Amino acid sequence: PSFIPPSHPRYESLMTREKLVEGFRAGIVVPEGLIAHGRGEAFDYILGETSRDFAIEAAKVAAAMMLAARRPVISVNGNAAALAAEKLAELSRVTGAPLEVNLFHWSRERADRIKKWLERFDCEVLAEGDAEIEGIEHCRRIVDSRGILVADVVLVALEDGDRCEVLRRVGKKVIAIDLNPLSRTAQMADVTVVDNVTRAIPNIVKFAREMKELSREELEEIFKGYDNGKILKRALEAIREYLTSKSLEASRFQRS
Ligand code: PTJ
Repeated sequence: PSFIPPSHPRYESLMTREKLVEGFRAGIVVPEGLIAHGRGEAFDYILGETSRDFAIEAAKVAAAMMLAARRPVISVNGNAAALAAEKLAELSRVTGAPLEVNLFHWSRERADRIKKWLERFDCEVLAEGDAEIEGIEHCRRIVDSRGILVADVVLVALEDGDRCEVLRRVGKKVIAIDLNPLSRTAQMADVTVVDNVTRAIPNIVKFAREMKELSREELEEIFKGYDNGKILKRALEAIREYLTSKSLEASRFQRS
């Protein structure tokens, strides 16, 4: 692995890349996952690389929904496993939602490798791939009959669009973590946490711990009036404001 000095101004971001590269070398992340991360990084950059207020609000709603669910499941792909395995396992323990390996680029070997990778952190991982979701043609249709197939709430990170739509069509609530507020997943989900999975999962864990003792009624109160469209609008406005302030800085720099 490359040596990255902690004093480097982009230390966090570079270390995150290293985790993906490590996951790639271990056969967890596919090459396409490295490309997908680059897109995520670009959005993270123009969101200020921090959990914004709209992401924190959505994370709280996500935690409440998972705690109130009868059969919540956390869907994990290669990138999410490489970036946040330990925190995903913690979220699983706090909410009682099993992790399920669900892949766009599926193979039996890869699904088993990711299962083992996650199990190092003391959690239940489903990866049977013994059922299918109708209406999806690509490999994300392959699910576990004890997990996504029968779940009422599914948390998905770094998705690729149409599965989210199908999951909603078959009556499931979808919580998405996606740095791109314009993506189809972000737009189709019931709750979108526009944040890096490396920050979003710890935020959801924190809220889940805080709300663990609340009754179902109290939890429902938290997500009752939630409007995902407003959250996405705020994310887009945040990007616009960030770019406006940066363009003003640039024009000042030009004059001096
Ligand atoms: O492991 P597999 O086989 O399931 O494949 C996973 C990838 C990521 C290759 C697959 O799901 C894919 O192609 O995804 P997309 O269509 O590129 O979508 C990924 C979305 O996640 C994009 O909207 C990115 O902006 C976003 N994203 C990338 N990195 C992060 C992210 N969102 C949150 N945190 C990130 N670190």
